[in-house]
Amino acid sequence: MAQLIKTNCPRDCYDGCGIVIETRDHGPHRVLGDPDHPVSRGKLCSKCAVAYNGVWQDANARLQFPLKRIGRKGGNDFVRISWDEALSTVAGRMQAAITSHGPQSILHTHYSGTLSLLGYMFPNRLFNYLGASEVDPDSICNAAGHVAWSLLYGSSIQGFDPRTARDATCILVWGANPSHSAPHAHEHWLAEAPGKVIVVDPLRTETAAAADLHLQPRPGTDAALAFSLLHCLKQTGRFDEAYIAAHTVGYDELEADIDRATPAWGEAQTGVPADDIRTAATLYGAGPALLWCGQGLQRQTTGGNIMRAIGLLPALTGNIGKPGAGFYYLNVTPLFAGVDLGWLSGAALATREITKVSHMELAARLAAVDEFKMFFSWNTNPLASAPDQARLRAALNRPDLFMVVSDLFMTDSARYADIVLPAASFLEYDDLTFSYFHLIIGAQARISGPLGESLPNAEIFRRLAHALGLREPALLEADRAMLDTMMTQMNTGYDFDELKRRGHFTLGETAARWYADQKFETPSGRIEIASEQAVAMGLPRTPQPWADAPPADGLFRLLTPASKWRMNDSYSNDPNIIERSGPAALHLNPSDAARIGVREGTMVAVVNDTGSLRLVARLNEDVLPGTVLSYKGRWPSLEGSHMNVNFIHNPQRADMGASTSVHSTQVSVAPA
Ligand SMILES: Nc1nc2c(c(=O)[nH]1)N[C@H]1C(S)=C(S)[C@@H](COP(=O)(O)OP(=O)(O)OC[C@H]3O[C@@H](n4cnc5c(=O)[nH]c(N)nc54)[C@H](O)[C@@H]3O)O[C@H]1N2
Ligand SMILES: Nc1nc2c(c(=O)[nH]1)N[C@H]1C(S)=C(S)[C@@H](COP(=O)(O)OP(=O)(O)OC[C@H]3O[C@@H](n4cnc5c(=O)[nH]c(N)nc54)[C@H](O)[C@@H]3O)O[C@H]1N2
Ligand SMILES: [Mo]
Repeated sequence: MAQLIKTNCPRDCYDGCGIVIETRDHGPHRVLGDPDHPVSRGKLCSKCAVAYNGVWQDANARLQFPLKRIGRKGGNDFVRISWDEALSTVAGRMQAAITSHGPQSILHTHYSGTLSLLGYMFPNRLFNYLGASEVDPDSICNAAGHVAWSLLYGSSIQGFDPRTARDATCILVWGANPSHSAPHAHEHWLAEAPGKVIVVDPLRTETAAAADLHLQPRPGTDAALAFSLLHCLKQTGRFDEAYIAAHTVGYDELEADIDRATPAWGEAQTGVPADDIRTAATLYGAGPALLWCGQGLQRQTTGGNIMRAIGLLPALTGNIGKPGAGFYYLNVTPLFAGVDLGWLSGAALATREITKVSHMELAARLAAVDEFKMFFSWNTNPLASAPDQARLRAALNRPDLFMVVSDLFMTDSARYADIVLPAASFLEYDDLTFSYFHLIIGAQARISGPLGESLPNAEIFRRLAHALGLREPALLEADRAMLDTMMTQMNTGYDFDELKRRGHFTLGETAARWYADQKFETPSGRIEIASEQAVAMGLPRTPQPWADAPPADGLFRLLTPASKWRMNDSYSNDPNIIERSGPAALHLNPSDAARIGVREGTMVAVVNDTGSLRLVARLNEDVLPGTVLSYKGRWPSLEGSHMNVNFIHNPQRADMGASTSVHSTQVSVAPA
């Protein structure tokens, strides 16, 4: 008899859906949307529906046993070994590296394979305890924005509560594409919001097409656009003088910049028609208004400045701390629920200052023979997701670099590993999940045991600590004990088993009204328009009205954002997804295509100083002229070229957070 069990999706996604599993004694379980969950409302997004019912339960595709590489690095020759052999080998290599070169010669990288709390955080305890070096995860995603909004507001991880949309007359979605990256927020939350929706994106995304107003700036010109909007807001009396005086510092220092940023100037800088700038200011200025800044937005060489400039909109119009008003980048919901994330990841276990390495310098640092002796990659697939791929591959070929990978699948990164440790999927162990948009915490329920000999992340690292002879209790703590502690920290009044029955809970009965007290965790306690901290970091005191110049003749700006069919680089090995998403493509505006002699379906060479790639041309009116688009997330090993778009992704840093500037990449395009 099929049973129905509630669980929740732990992917790195704004939505954080509720799931119902129809269990099967034989063959794959059916994975469906939870009808009682406010986000999923009975339906999963297309990619998860396909992959969870496909490759994620496919015993032939999943890694079932620990493996030892017997062929060349990057090949596919591995033999099955026991967990004992795998862990004693890894532990022996770790000890040897520590003895000969110190714990900092072990470099680990991890990110967003699963965001479930134990799976995502617990393994860090061991690396912290050892004093191993860490690749800064956010440097591949959103670090510039975090630094920028920390300077401005004192926090980037507490935004508006989406429930307050019912009180907003306007929602400004800037550089996020919910139609791909938050499909349920696109379909329900935005569609049902009573206010006008404005989208700012160089692409006419589905969300942009459905909006009341779409502003289509050239990439990297958003700070200028923000200043021009501010100019209009000031001119039409929409600045909140009393709010500015009481809760901000440094306004005087950029007033002249705002006065200069007329709509005509804004149009010249950004390509957005002056009238549209005026209309957007009128809609936003009516207030109360919400501002959602996407993570794609700040992946620019000046991405930090862009976030700081856009962040001025709520600050100068007083759109903070009242219903229907606010700003949002990320909500670290478990923190608000009371979970001690420092305890969970063992921050205090660190015996030395942890060396942090940006993804932007990963390939170069790994290539140096004297710094790192071991590279441990878990919950991430850098050979698909990181920049400068040719160099990264070459670095991972270093004969003296011992590599360990833990994943569900034989990814490109796993192919370079000396030892591969098979991880269990979210259907196979208990944990807690969350949405980083909605204030919802979910229970991840074990539906059936781990496939083959795979193990949950936490169990892998407990066993590794044991193999290292470590007896520190924090490294050996059982999942259930940690789940119980987190339930107590969250003060729900019931235990984890009860949460599993309920499926999820939402923080508070009504929309949280954050910043109602207008207190900000900046040095001054106010919103810091002018920032001494910024100066100390070598940055301008105030946000600047900058705009990137259009690419030089013959060059295009390449955007590589979230695809509808892939979850970062996950799901790329699902046969159905491969079929539905078609071959790797370069989308370009028909006017550009005609100019360079490219037709629909022809192969094009996409080239820059970092590398070159062949892609199938797709003519697409939704792409701004001068800009080309190719979605992220393919596995190089599954492409005929053995490359994905990150082979032409320059590791140039953004202005803040040593973070990615992937959307600043420039390329030339020509028929191949
Ligand atoms: N060109 C370009 N590149 C980009 C981006 C871009 O916009 N453009 N975006 C960047 C961004 S925002 C991010 S966050 C990164 C993400 O990059 P990654 O972290 O590499 O991507 P994911 O697909 O989230 O996860 C990687 C792996 O985790 C594995 N995994 C899933 N669950 C588990 C588990 O429970 N245990 C273990 N051990 N493994 C598991 C999956 O099978 C998958 O292979 O990519 C970045 N790369
Ligand atoms: N389906 C799916 N969902 C995902 C992911 C996925 O890979 N697939 N990845 C997850 C992860 S790790 C993350 S970080 C989030 C990211 O999700 P989002 O925050 O939505 O970010 P992106 O999809 O990277 O980019 C969003 C938009 O930014 C636009 N953009 C690029 N450059 C500029 C610019 O200069 N100005 C402006 N205004 N816009 C610009 C792009 O055209 C794109 O439409 O999504 C998560 N959800
Ligand atoms: Mo991300």
